[in-house]
Amino acid sequence: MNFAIVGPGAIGSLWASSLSHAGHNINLWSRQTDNQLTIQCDNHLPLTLPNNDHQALKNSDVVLVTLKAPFVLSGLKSLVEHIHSDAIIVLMHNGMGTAEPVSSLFPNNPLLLATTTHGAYRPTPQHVLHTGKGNTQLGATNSLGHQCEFIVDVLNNALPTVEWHSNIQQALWNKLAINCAINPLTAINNVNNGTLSQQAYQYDLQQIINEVVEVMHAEAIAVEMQALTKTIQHVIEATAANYSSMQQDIAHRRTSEIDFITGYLIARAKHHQIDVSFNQSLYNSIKQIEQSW
Ligand code: KPL
Repeated sequence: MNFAIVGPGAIGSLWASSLSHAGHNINLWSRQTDNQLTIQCDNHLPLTLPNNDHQALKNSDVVLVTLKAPFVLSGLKSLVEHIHSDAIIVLMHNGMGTAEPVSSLFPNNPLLLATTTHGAYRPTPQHVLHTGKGNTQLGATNSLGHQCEFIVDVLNNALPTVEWHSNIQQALWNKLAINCAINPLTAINNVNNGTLSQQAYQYDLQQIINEVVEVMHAEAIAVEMQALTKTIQHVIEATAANYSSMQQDIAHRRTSEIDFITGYLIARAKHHQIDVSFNQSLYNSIKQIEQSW
């Protein structure tokens, strides 16, 4: 199949490499102006792939968007006329809130949402390291998307494991809850994920989780407080040495995903008239840091 990877950062490059090694044609769409880019994943042979090629994009059967949430809408707006209306669009990023505007932008395309736990790190623009094997959950967000379950086999063959979710909102909310708990706290305190297992952070974590659970229930998402607390503790331990994406963004003075993580939670809480003042204060702190630059 013909795949376009829009935003070939660490995760996008991992998918580009995996799909190419599985025999698919890959074209990239990135901020870089070169018409070809090289990607080498782990010790595989380096791949040279077309970049910003309008014709290749137009011929793409699948457009895998691995841009960070704040850049998805602006990135795709500039590509509207170059993406075929039959192309399956897959959004894969941390956070929520891009599906509706993207759906309005591409009303005739099948639209899928994905969340992944693969670890990838790009030490240089050409190199990507697959630092942690994970899984990817995929599901539809419009009726055309519901006809695209077959894509799971294609993706699973390239970078297992990939599972189809008939209710992808559940999987996205589970990931959002983890990100609401870990990302702002690690960014504000400038610590790695493992530091959050210290006693000093337990009160804050519980406040975040209490509010998240209330909003998830209002959204009709199945969640149990104790199970979620356990999952978050497990992720903190399993990724103890890692710095969260938000900690890294804030440390490098890059736009963070706060509007699509805690910001999305706050927007849904407002809709249901739920008080999420603890998460609101974390949101304000991150915004304050960003505005101080
Ligand atoms: O997804 C993550 C992130 O950093 O954005 C977690 C799960 C918190 C791992 O670091």
